[in-house]
Amino acid sequence: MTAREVVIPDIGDAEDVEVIELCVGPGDSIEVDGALIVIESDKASMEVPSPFAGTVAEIRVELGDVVNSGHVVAVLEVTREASSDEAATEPPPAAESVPPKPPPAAPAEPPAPRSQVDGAADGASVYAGPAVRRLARELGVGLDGVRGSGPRGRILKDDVKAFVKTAMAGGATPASTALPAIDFSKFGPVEEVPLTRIRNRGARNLHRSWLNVVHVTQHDEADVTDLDGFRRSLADQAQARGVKLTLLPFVVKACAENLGAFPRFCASLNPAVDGLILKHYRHIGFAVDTDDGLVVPVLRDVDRKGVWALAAEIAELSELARNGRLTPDQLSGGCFTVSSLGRQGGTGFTPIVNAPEVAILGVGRLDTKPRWNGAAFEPRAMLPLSLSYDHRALNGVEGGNFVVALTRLLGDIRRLVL
Ligand code: CAO
Repeated sequence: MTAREVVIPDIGDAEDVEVIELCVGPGDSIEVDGALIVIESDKASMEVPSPFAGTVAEIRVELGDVVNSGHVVAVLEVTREASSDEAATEPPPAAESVPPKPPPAAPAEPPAPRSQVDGAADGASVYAGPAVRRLARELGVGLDGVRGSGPRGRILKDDVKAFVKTAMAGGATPASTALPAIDFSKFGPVEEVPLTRIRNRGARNLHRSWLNVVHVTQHDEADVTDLDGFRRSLADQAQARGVKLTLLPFVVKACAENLGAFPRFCASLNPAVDGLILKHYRHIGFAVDTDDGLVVPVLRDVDRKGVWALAAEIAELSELARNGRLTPDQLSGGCFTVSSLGRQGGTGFTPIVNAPEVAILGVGRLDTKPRWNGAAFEPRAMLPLSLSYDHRALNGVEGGNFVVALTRLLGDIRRLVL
C-alpha cells in the first residue's frame, strides 16, 4: 500500500471555500468516489470525492478551515486508484446556483467536486450532499421530510439516521408523505413554539386516522325547534340542580339510541380489515377544547343514562379535562364520538374519525331558518350535523340513513323513549 495525498481539485472561480463537513475520519475505509469532505463557497457546496480506494490515514483539514484548489485534504493508504472508466463517468458538477467550472482532465488530481444539489429526483431541492443522499436512498428516506441540523439547515448523515430512528419508533411521517422542511425565516421573522404533549399526541392520532380511514362526511340539519324549546323550559330545574343543560347531552343521548338501531356504527374494523367488531356497549366520547389541546373523555353506557345525568357528567369530565386531570380510564373505550363546535359557530365541518372508531358526529351552530311546512314558511331552529364515517366499514346508504334517523330523533325526542 502506498500513502497518497488528496488535494482539493480545481473548483473553478471559487476561492477561500469553507470546509463544512468531514465525511470520514482516520481509520475509515473509502471507495473510489467516496466522499471525503464537503466544502462550501458562497455560491455552492461540493463534495470532494476520493480518487483512490483505501484507508484514511490522516485528515488534514478541520471544520471551518478555509481552503483553495490544491490544498491537501487527506492522506490515504491506497489499495486502488480510480480507473480511467471511473474518471470518465464522473458526472459534471451542477451547482446550487452558480456552477463551479468543470474540472480539467488531470489524472494527478481527485475527481471533480460534486455539487450538493445533484439533481436526484427525490428531494432534489433539499440541501444535502451526495453521500447523504446515497444513505437516504439506501434507507428509503425521502430527504424532503428530514430536518437538517448542519450549517444553514444542511442535512447530515446523522439527521437521516435520527429520522429513521424516530420513524421506527412510530413518530415520523413516512418519507413518501412527508412535507418538505422549509426555512420560513427566509420570508420574514418567525418563532417556533413547541406543541404541548396533548397537541403533539393529538396530531399523531389525527394523522394516523387521516392516513388509514377512508373519510366521507354526510351533512344534514335537524329541526330541533321543539327540543330547544323543551331544553329552555327546563332552565329553572337546571339551575336548581346546578347543571348547565345545553343541547349536547340530548345529542349524545340521541346518538346512543341511533347506535342501537345502526350497530355497524358502534364498531371497529379488525386489524386485518376483514371483519367488523361490533360493540354491545354504548360508550360515547365528546371532544373538549382545552388550553393544552383537544381531549376526548368518554361517557360510559350512555344508553342507560338520562339527560340530566349526562349533562352533569359532561360538565364534570370537561372540567377534569381542562385541569388535565382525566384518568386513562376516562379517556378510553369509546365507540363513537361527538364533536360540538356549536358555541364557536359554523354551518358544518369535517370531523376526523377518532380511529379505531368508525364514525364521528360534528355539531354546528343552531340557527333559526325559514322552513316550508307545506303551506307557508315558518321559523325553525335548525342544528347542522356532519357525520364523518369510515367508508371501509360503512357505505354511503348507511351513512345517509344514520343521519336521517338521527335528525328524526332530535326532531322529536319523544322517540327516545319508544
Ligand atoms: N348552537 C348554538 N349554541 C350552542 C350550541 C349549538 N350547537 N352548542 C352550545 N351552544 C351554546 C350553549 O347553549 C351555551 O350557551 P349559554 O352559555 O347561553 O347557555 C354556550 O354555547 C356554551 O356551551 P358549552 O360549550 O359550554 O357547552 P356544550 O355542552 O355545548 O359543550 C364542550 C361542552 C366541552 C363540548 C365544549 O365546551 C367544547 O369544548 N367544545 C369544543 C369541542 C371541539 O373542540 N371540537 C372540535 C374538535 S375537532 O373535531
